[in-house]
Amino acid sequence: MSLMADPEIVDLYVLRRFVTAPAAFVQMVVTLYESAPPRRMQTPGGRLMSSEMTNCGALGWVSDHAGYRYVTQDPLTGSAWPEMPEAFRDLAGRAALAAGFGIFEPDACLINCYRGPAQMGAHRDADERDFSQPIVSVSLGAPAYFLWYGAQRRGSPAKLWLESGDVVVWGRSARKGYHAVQRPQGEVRYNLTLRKAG
Ligand SMILES: O=C(O)CCC(=O)C(=O)O
Ligand SMILES: [Mn+2]
Repeated sequence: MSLMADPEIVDLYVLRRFVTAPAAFVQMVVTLYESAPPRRMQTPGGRLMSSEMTNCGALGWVSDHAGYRYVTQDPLTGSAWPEMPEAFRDLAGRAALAAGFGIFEPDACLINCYRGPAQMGAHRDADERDFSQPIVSVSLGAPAYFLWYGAQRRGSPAKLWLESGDVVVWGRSARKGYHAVQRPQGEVRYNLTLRKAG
């Protein structure tokens, strides 16, 4: 179940079909959208991101002219982010354990939605306090290629084909690795990125 994505890539694991009922997870995302609607955020440089994002959990990741950061309230509604469903926390904890990262208790879940040409450029997850904690990334819906660059944002990345229910976990030497996501091969792809942010 726990597989090294590629013998060349250390500390990144792909758990194929780790989510046994991905449709139920999509339904939970759609329900969360009622209290925290998906929206396109602006980069600090003023560019509109192509994926739609929202959050659940104590902390939510946002981007705007002031930069990237975690906040306790949804700037769109002024309310706290919706509570993280137990099923999300439980899945993330089990995935981190299965990948050999020990006990993982996420306090933030970024929910990405990619429709049509939406994609995500190369970046690394670097706004969290404690880089000893892994990242757990859950793919739902349409498949897509996930690109792994590693320590440098250049050269030709490893291409991982991710399908609904696949979970990628990275940490330790890979924690600050650069990665990107190509447009979905289908109508809509969701991604849950679970992190210990605070
Ligand atoms: O959609 C994905 O598979 C990854 C999303 C991601 O890298 C992020 O939200 O930081
Ligand atoms: Mn990322």
